[in-house]
Amino acid sequence: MKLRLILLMALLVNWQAGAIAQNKLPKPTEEQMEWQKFETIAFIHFSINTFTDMEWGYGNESPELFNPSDLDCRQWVKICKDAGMEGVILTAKHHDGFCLWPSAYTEYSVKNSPWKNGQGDVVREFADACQEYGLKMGLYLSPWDCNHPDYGKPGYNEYFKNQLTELLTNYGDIFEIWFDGANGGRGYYGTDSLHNRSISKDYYDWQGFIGLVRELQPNCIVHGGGLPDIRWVGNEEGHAAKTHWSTLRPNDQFSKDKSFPAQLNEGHEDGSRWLPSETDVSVRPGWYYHAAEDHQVKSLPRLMDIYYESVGRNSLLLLNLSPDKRGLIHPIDSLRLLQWKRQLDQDFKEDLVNSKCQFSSNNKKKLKKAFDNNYDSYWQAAGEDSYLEIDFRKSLTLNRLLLQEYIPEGQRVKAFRVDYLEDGSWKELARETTIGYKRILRFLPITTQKLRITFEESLAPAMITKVSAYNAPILLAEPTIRRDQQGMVSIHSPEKFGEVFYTTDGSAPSRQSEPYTEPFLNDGKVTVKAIVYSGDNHGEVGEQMFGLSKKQWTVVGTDATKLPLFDGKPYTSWVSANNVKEVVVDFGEAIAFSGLTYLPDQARWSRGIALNYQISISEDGENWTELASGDFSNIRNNPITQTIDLGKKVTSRFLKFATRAAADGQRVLGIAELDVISK
Ligand code: FUL
Repeated sequence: MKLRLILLMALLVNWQAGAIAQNKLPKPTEEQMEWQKFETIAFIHFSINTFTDMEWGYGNESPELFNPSDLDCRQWVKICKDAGMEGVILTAKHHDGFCLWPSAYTEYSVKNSPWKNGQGDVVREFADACQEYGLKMGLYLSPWDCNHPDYGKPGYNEYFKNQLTELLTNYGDIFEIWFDGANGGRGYYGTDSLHNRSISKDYYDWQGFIGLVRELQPNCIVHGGGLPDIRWVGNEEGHAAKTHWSTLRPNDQFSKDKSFPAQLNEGHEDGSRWLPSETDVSVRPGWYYHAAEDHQVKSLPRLMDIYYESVGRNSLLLLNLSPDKRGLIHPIDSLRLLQWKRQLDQDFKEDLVNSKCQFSSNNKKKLKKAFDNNYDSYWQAAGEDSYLEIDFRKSLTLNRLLLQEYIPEGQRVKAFRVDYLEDGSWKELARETTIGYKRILRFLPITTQKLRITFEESLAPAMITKVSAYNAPILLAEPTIRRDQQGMVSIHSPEKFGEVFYTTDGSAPSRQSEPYTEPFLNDGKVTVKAIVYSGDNHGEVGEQMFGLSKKQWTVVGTDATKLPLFDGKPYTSWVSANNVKEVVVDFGEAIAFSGLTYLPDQARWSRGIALNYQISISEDGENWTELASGDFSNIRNNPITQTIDLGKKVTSRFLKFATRAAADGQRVLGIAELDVISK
């Protein structure tokens, strides 16, 4: 009797602790929940930068430059719709301050452009297109404004609120408003000189801005500005961490901690606020259209990775498109996006977890609800190591597993395991951490009749609303081609089962081309193209142009001959000594060139990304002539290859590349790759 009483009490205490834990779990609001279910939405970056070929304008670019010849917002929105997006967010005003709508509060807008004789309104046309295609409409409004004379002074907050009011009242329902956190500093600010304007931490009237949004568009999700509704994923590369909590600890939100982006990338298991992440990434290297990047539109495999590493990791994907100077999305981008949608449809074509399967569990209560394709009905785990087992009733092959938690009751699962039956015994397939709204696992194909998912650890009993499995077609990615300082060319294919063929004469590679087996020497100017085949299927062509031989190149002051800045590897970097912030290259002989390319360290948490540059040349390494200097825009968030055009051909033996400032105040210059343009 006594024992029973103790047991009962223990159960009660346990039950109560569970109930308390559940009550304490942060939960999404209805708006956050609706937003999360969009899964993929689009970004459109289009503005004066499109016409100046810049990423960040300085606020003095003439409105006369804004003159798209064929602007058609319907084309943008239709492409987004066809690609399965639920909403689209347009940059109504970027950091340069130029407004895509005829704001009554500034002259710096479409109303002073030649487009439609100043009578046009891009935001209106965009709103109409969203309405026509049934997509949600979102707007981006940059708080940083390099054009406005009051920026950095007291009057600006009022100006910003006036603009916000215009956008929130004149264009219908807005599902998301995007306040960018970037405050780069340099601009004209209504003056004749390019100068820095910094703001204090509490400069913006966030409370006022967000109050306006709540008042004028109560269902609108706010990005940025003190993280009211959602959070940035911590990078612009398109990936959330595998362990990914939709919760965050408020005290850390404005932390200056260097690991802050990494924390945003994972979230906090013990976070007390529901702040789901949004993964913003561009289909191109930059956010705006640059003709020079037409060949760098992300490949289909890369876009697939982005989907799996955002939506498939409990984040929402915000994928950017960049209309060109005509005001249209370039065919390369639209085709790629539609290819991506087709591939996604293929990957998730047939759910192998269906009515033909038999389900079992240690908790049979409401078991079917994990498999009924209704998000609002769920199965609940009972105790630790609760499991769901699927018997396909015949042996079949699969390479994807999709799981969903019922998050209106909070994110719960901390650790889970997946096993499958092979030759009569259970084998471990995966050991993972969080699930959240959606988690998709990719693995090499397995053939099995039974699958078991065990929920090993949870903050409160796991609530599972969906389990699906698929056999996605193998996607043949294009190979990556690299050349080291000695001129050895290597070709890497991510596809384990494929055969690689290549050419070096500029022709398209095929099965008849040279098969690639090992690195080969080609030290001259050459274009290498490669393709991977699996049976009759093949992937896209990978292509790389190589310039002058770098065999003789050295960095003055070092005697190394294999230097990371010439090794062709974007993830290995050369870093200057502390406080030096420059590199002097000796080409070994005088060479002719008309520009150079600088690739900053591509590692996620990199060192010494140069924010600006000074380029000098010398015949003897002692007497220097400065050729060029300037800023690299948006390099901190988007550290892609930077091209410096010298505007003329020069000949020299020594080159000095220096920076005055590196990202995060580091006192070094870091270089993943440095090359000259020798055409
Ligand atoms: C960044 C901005 O600085 C970029 O230009 C772009 O708008 C991106 C979405 O956010 O922080």
